[in-house]
Amino acid sequence: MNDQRTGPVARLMSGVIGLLVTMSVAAAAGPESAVAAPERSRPNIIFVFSDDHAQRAISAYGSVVNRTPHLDRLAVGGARFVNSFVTNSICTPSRATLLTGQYSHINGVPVFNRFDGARDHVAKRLQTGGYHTGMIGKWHLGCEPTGFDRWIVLPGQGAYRNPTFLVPGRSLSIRGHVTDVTVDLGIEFLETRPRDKPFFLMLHHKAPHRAWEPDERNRARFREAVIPEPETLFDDWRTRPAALPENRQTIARDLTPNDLKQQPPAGLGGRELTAWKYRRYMQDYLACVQGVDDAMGRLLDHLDEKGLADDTIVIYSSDNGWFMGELGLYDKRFMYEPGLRVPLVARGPGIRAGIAPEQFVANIDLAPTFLDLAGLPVPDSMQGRSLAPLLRGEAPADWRTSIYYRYYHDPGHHDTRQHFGVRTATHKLIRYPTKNAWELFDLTSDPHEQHNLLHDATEAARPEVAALFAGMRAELERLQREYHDDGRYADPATWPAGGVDGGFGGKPLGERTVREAIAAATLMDGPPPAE
Ligand SMILES: [Ca+2]
Repeated sequence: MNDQRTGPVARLMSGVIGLLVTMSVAAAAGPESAVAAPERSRPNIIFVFSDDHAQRAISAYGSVVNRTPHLDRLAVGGARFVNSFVTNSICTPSRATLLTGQYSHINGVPVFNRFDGARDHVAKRLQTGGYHTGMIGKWHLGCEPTGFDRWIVLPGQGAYRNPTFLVPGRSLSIRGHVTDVTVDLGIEFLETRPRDKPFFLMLHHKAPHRAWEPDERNRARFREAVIPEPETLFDDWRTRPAALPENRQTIARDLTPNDLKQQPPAGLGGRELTAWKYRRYMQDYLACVQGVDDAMGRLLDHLDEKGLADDTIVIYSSDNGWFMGELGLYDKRFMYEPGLRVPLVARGPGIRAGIAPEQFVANIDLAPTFLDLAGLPVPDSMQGRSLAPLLRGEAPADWRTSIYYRYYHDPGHHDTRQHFGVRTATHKLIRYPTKNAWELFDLTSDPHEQHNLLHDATEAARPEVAALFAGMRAELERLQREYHDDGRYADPATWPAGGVDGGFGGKPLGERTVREAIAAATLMDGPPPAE
């Protein structure tokens, strides 16, 4: 982890020297340039986040179910991370990891419990490091945002239509579909930002989260769509009895009338009914994804129109993986590939165009990356590593070759049993502690994870399988030591208190325009705006 320190520090030092040179030149030119010039060397950063967007639902990642021309613009003009993972595949823990660069057991958010806003995190460091910071959209951390000059966030999960937002000390609503409103707010943030600082904007969509309520134009676009089925839609889970049979995130059994929004045709049953449910759910899911892609198009067009594209890094990811029928599932949580993988694409100054880094990266790396790109040091407390060298097209020799994962929320939604595990380039080992069960997969010969090598006792006893199992267990234990995971939240009685849904008790301002909403998003000590 040594070059985590030397990279940013070396760049910071060269930045300081450059800044001194710039300042001495600028001082001769007059006081105005002396203020404005140094900041030009630091890029603006926009991080666009969505909720539950599968990597396989982006055409740049080879989607066979949709096209995403605007997300593809980031991939074509920048970097597409092929092996991008999350460390705990649900919403609130992922958001805490995004801010802190830490695993759940370190940042104190293993499940849907409140984040402690007094903790050190990346937005605070960017703010004190000279950035104008903004947080817009889905927050879902329970506490009031800290470290942001302006914030306007959805309460809890938020609503798709005419959403309510929370701003400092107040709440308000904005007419429209939440995806359109979110990008409108982002553009207004850019339009009204102070011009003497670089900016850092977190623009977080609610979509495409359940219950998948798309805007009308995209609903119409997918209304009759026939969506290819994944080859494991009717998987029988035969070699994986520990957690799959009792989980409640199946297409066949667990989609509700509220999810499907239509009655199935009379007389449909068995596989035909499951296939109908899959298609119905995917139509709305993909229509919500399309709204997010449209919003990215509007944002990128705005950056082009305003001459900001050359100075602005745009990064896109999602808070967790997502099952689009693989293994018969929807939702996330499981460490199987669809749950573990997330999109990660980035474009902007200093990022090599058209590259597809294959190194293993994870959401613990995002906070260190933002700091490094801003020329700020990465603290030792962050467990991830800056992706800046990979974005430049470099291949550090000591990059990690395995990923550690841990899911806690059990008992919890969907009866998905708690588990942890390790993934390497070729294999995956998953441990279900409450079931005293293991699953081991060869990802090269079995990419859909249908053949647990430890299920059949005869196969498990084969010397090569036993050796593989021992090696993967050793790697798992090594990662637990490296990341200081002592299993502290394995017992639900130890989960930290505090929920993440609902508001912060602000004064209601009623319906407001996007412009008024961004004005109200500014932290201030003065009187509230006129009622
Ligand atoms: Ca999510």
